[in-house]
Amino acid sequence: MVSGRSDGRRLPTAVKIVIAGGFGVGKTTMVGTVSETRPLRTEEILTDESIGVDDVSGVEKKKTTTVAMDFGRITMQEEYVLYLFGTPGQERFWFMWDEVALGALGAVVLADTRRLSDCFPSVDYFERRGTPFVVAVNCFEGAQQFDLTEIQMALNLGPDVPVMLCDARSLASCKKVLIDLVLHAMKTRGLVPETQKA
Ligand SMILES: Nc1nc2c(ncn2[C@@H]2O[C@H](COP(=O)(O)OP(=O)(O)O)[C@@H](O)[C@H]2O)c(=O)[nH]1
Ligand SMILES: [Mg+2]
Repeated sequence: MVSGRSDGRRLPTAVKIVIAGGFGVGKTTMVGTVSETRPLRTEEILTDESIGVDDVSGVEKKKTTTVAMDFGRITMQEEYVLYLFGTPGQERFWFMWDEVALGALGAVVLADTRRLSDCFPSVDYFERRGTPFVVAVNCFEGAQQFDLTEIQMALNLGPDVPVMLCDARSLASCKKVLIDLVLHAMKTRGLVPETQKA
């Protein structure tokens, strides 16, 4: 969907964004919070089958898991439509990531400071692919608060990777994350807005 690169490097009006991160970090919540359509969810009840497979430590209240992906849509500035694809977090679904990430403008890597290392695979993945991404730290109650530069260092991120706090349940917070991501991705990819056409 990022076809704007070939026609004068403009930001296309339909933009694909990936929402990634570890299990239970708030991906489904974020897509549901911002989506103006009823989000497509592929949640299944966590069953005994997943014991020892899905790590629910820290998110013991979690009762469901995403088995394919989340999908939602949000219109920005009445002009841009962001299509959000939430990846399933568990390792056994990684084979789907290439499909989900194909053509994406950028990605939000959600992080939980209680289980920060869970977002390493997502960070690695987007670094290797050269997909611009931001790290959004979802603020769960009771989670230790870290300085953003500490998180940047702990994740070994380059200085140009934006790191921010968010609340996946808040529309304003999620919108800010998405706007920051789009601006970061546009800068990285050298895109200009559609409205700045020559
Ligand atoms: N306290 C708090 N809980 C959250 C937040 N975001 C998500 N949750 C809860 O954390 C659990 C896991 O979220 P979910 O969106 O299913 O995670 P996913 O596995 O990444 O899709 C759910 O029970 C959510 O209600 C948040 O910002 N704060
Ligand atoms: Mg989910």
